[in-house]
Amino acid sequence: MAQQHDLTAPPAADAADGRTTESTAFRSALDVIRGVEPRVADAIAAELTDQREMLKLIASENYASPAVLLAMGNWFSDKYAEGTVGRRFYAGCRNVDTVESLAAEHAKSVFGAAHAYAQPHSGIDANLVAFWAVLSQRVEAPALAEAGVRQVNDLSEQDWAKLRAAFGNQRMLGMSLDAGGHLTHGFRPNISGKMFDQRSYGTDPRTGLVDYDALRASAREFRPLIIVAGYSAYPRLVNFRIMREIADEVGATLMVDMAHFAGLVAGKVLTGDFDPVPHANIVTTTTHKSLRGPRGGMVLCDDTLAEHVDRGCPMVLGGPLPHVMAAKAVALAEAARPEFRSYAQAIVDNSRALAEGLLKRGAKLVTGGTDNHLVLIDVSSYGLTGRQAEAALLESGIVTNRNSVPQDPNGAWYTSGIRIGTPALTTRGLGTAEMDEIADLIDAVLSGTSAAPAAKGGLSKANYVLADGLAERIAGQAADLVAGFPLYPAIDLG
Ligand code: DSN
Repeated sequence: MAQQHDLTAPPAADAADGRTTESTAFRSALDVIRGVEPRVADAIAAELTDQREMLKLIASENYASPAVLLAMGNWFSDKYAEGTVGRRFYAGCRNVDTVESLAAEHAKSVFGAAHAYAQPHSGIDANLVAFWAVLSQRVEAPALAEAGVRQVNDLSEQDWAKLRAAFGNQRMLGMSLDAGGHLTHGFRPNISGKMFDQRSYGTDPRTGLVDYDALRASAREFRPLIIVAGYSAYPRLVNFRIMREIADEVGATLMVDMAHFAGLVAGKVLTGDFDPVPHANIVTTTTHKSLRGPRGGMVLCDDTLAEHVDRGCPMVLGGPLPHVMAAKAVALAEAARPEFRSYAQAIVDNSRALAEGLLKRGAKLVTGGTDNHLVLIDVSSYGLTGRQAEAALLESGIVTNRNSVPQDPNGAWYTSGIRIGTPALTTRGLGTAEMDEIADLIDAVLSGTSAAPAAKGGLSKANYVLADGLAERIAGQAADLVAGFPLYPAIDLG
């Protein structure tokens, strides 16, 4: 039976009808779905066409392998399994136990973690589990010990009121959204900004880099319970050894959200001070970004936090998704393979090549370049907002997303930045030469776009004008470029 673990591998026909195993699997699945609701089958097939034709530069997206995709589409979806492995609130969970254990064991081995929890459904869920695990360890457990009881249900009404007040009075220090942090790191509209007394740290306005001295000074003054490191739009590396030193100095728990760069950690591109796992008390991640697994989340932690993390369900999560945990186990088995390391290194090589290509064409990049999987273009130098640039690029067949830049004058909706990332195109097999071509396409679109006049005078922040014929020309070039790197070459739905 053919096994396709490398998406760039050429298809191998292996059945009497000349079809690959992957083609047969996906065609059969669509036939079954088509028998019930053909429009869903058509939408699934159409999505494959779109993904194949897109020049996908969204830094948080990727292409999971056929094995990962297939592990999700089955009867594991039908099973309730609240609790943890071997301690469920439902009977009949032995097979769920198997896949959850496999996901956790692979995660521990790939990341060198003491404990892994594979149940979070998403990154925000993983972060909620982490926050409540730390609150459970640092606030609830001492309160229970002081009251001489085992669990919150045993607290007197008076002690329970004290504990609830204590939960709502904890401080968290996280990277600000416009410096590249994530909304779950204390942004006010998110629950994290409401459940904690929150303060942000940013980047040095001169360099765009994390200012550890300012962060240390802020931590000394603020004395947070939790310091959150990690980012979704910061194009450089974070020194987690220094972050841990600061956390230890002020008595904080260090939490790292590595959702964006988990693939670079798994692929041993980020090591030493830049590997969060040996330095952080608790690490959260999604599994679908650079890690290239199914859409979901995960928590890694040291032994002292394990029992608190394992209460994630039912503390803040609903029943786990066993079909997704099965796919996490498959993806992590793939991440343990030697070829995953070359994929991870190629992500960074491609990102650097893309940055260099843009810089040599005159683009302005936040921090002047990149050390990871993403590049943040400050499109104000093209006279555009992020929203205009995103729309003009999309019209030209290039899929990106707008993003704030540090101290962004256009706020989080219009923004002044475009975030681009290389994991997906790297999976597809594009290399540094293609990155230079892509830089050329992006620069051509941004240079050929201008802000449209606003209805009430001045310039619009949303509307734009593309030079005649530019979008069609670039879209054609982008389509030609990706056509040379077939996506899922072993899958033929025709
Ligand atoms: N939405 C993800 C991203 O694009 O970075 C993070 O949640």
